Amino acid sequence: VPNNLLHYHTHTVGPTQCCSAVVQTISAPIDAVWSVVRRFDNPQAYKQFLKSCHVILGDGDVGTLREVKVISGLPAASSTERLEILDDMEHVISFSVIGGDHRLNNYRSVTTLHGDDKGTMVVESYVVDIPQGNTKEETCVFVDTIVRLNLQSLAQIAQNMATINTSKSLSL
Ligand code: A8S
Repeated sequence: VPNNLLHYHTHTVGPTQCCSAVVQTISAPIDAVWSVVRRFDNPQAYKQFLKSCHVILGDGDVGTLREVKVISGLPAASSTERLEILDDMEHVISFSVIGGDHRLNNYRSVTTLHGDDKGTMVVESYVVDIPQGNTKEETCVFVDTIVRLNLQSLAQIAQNMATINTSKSLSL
């Protein structure tokens, strides 16, 4: 188990909150994956439920605020989010939800990348308030599904980047 994993993915969880984590392996170098994940101003590059993102304060450092708009068909319209951690050395990014028109109050996630000779392992954990009228299980299923789809999309994009780079280095 990578040594920074437990540190970043240990959350304080209240009695009316739920917490979970999703793991995704990607056949691409950690630098390629990180170049996509670190862009707090461009989450829609791989989060397919988002249709737009506007930075409303800051320049990409911790404390930067963004407003994302969600595609139709979800029980949400927008979310205001704050960048909490951006560590280019350790490959850690974290944001919290501070407002918006949706049901995931006090959402906070941490995403860490772990590179090895085969590629990259991504771990994304979160904690969130259980919405009024829902169970802990329903909340986890809903959020796990969004996070899993986001990380599968990230894997596709980073693997395509790695393939293009390999082709270039072979002059194909
Ligand atoms: C992320 C993770 C999540 C985003 C959720 C869980 C969200 O953007 C969507 C639907 C909602 O109901 C809540 O990393 C919210 O973005 C797609 C608007 C926050």
